[in-house]
Amino acid sequence: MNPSALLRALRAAAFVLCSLFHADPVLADACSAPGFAAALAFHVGKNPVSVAVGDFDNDGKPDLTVANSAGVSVLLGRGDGTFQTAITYGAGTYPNSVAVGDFDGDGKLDLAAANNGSTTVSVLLGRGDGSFRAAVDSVAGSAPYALGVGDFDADGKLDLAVACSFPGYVSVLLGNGDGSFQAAIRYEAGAYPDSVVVGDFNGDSKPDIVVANFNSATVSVLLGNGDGTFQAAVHYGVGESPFSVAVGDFNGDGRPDLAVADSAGVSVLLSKGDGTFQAAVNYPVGQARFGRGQL
Ligand SMILES: [Ca+2]
Ligand SMILES: [Ca+2]
Ligand SMILES: [Ca+2]
Ligand SMILES: [Ca+2]
Repeated sequence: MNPSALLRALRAAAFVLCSLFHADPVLADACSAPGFAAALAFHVGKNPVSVAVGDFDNDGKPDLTVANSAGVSVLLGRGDGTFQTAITYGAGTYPNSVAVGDFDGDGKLDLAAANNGSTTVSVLLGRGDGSFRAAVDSVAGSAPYALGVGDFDADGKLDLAVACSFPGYVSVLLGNGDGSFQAAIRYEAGAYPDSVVVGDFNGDSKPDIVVANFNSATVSVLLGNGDGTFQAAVHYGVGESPFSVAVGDFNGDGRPDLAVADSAGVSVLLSKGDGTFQAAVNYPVGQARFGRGQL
């Protein structure tokens, strides 16, 4: 497993654990405590690298989908923290990130995967009973690594923002509303973008895109024009080797800020509310430090 894949796996495991614990108020503080209850393991394909949550069979119990080297695995939840045996669906080569959305507007959750070993994203339309149709692939660009979901042109049909990791750009694929997409439009980012979030960072109700760039120690902010196009990326320095970016309002001013996991810890960029951000402040976390080539 390459270092990036391992980091993805670690993040995925932590996310799953937090999701499970936070479903139980008795254990809600477990993720901030130094110890965990014994882990429950559920088999999926090899090299699991990304996980997302949705209720795929509409029974009110959250289910999991996991991207791995065999494709996209789906684990239906029993509602008690355990899951049924995974069913794995084929996707492109080495799907590295999976996201959930209703891409054909039928009210049933679908899956989208970024195929790092291909040039594509795969969409698997859900039947609403926990099963999925065969993947349909759309070209995104070079080495898709991560993806985010939003309606970038406000037509009610979900679109995708795909971090294409080599040499580094964001592909925007506008949805046709049936699980297919228009031809990808590319926007320059930093080097090796490996994480994507979608949010509204300038308060105009038009979704914007942020990517973390592993090889350039930056995040790139692309403000949306609301018609499916985006302004040129603005880059902000963070710690070395950023590999995950998340959104939250960390100072309670109602403006979404950014938190970036990198080799120095966590870099926090507070929003100015106009789509720009203050300089990153880095907070070291623990002693473990990861970076390309260190593992
Ligand atoms: Ca379910
Ligand atoms: Ca659907
Ligand atoms: Ca759309
Ligand atoms: Ca916006």
